[in-house]
Amino acid sequence: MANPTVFITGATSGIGRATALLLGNSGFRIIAAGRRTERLEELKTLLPAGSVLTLEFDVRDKAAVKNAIENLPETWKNIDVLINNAGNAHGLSDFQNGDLDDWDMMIDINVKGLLYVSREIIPDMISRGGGRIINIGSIAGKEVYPNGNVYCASKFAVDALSKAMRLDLLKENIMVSEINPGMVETEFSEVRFKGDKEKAALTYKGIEPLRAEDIADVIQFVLTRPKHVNLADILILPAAQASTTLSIRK
Ligand code: NDP
Ligand code: 8X3
Repeated sequence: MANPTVFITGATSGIGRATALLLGNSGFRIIAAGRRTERLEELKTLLPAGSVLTLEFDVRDKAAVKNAIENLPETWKNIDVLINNAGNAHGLSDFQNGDLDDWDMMIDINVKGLLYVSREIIPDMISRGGGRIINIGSIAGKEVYPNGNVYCASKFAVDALSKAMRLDLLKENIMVSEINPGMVETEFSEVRFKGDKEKAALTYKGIEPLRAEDIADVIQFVLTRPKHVNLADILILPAAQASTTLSIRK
C-alpha cells in the first residue's frame, strides 16, 4: 500500500492524537475524527499539508457517523486502515452505586460507537479487496478491577468484538488487531473523574505510566510488519504495572 489512508477515531487527544501525529508524519494519510473542532484544527497545523482530513462527529450518533463517512470527499473514500480508538471511562464507583448516565456513556461510546463506525467502513473495505482494523482495547478488557465494572465490561466487549471481527472478516482479507494498554497518562483519568485534575493525577502518582506516544509506536509497528504478519492481540504495560489490581477481604 502506498500512502495508506488511516481513519482514526478519538484523534483529538491522548493515544489517538499521538497516533495521528506519528503516522501522519510518516507518510500515512490521516482521517482524524473527534468532537472537539479546535483540536482537529490544531492537528492540521502539525501534519504535512494535504495529509489530513478532519471529521467532527459523536460516535454515539448513528446518523452523524453514517453521514460523515458516506460524504467523505472522493479522494478520501478509500480507507485502508480503521483505528477504533475513541473511548473513555466515566466514573469509578462500586456497582451498587453506579451512575446510570455514566454506564450509558461507556456502553454507547466504547461499544456501540465502535460498532457504528466499523459497520459503516467495513463494507467498502471489502468491496476494495480488504484492509486492516486496529481496535484499542485495554488491560481492563482482560481483567476486571474493583469499581471498574461497566468500563471493564465495555472493554471486554471490545475484546470479544475484535475476536469476532477477526473470524468473520478473515474471508474478506481484513486483518484485525487488538492493542490493549495498561495505564497511559492521557486525558483518560480527567474524563473518568469529570474534570478533577488533582484526582486524575493521583492515578499516576509514584509510578511512571505509559505515554500516548508509546502506544502510537506499537500501532506503527503493527502496521509496518510484512503482509503475512498479524500482531493480533497485544498487551502493553508500564514497567511498573503487572495487573490491574490485587484485592483481598480480611
Ligand atoms: P483521551 O481522553 O485522551 O482520548 C479519548 C478520545 O476519544 C478523545 O479524542 C475524544 O475526543 C474521543 N471521544 C470520546 N468520546 C467520544 C465520542 N462520544 N465521540 C467521538 N469521540 C469521542 O483518552 P485515551 O487516549 O487514553 O483513550 C483512547 C482509548 O484508549 C480509549 O478507547 C480508552 O478506553 C483506551 N485506553 C486508555 C488507557 C489509559 O490508561 N489512558 C488504557 C487502556 C485503554 P473528543 O472528546 O474530541 O470527542
Ligand atoms: C484503561 C486502563 O486499568 O486504568 O483502560 O482502567 S485502566
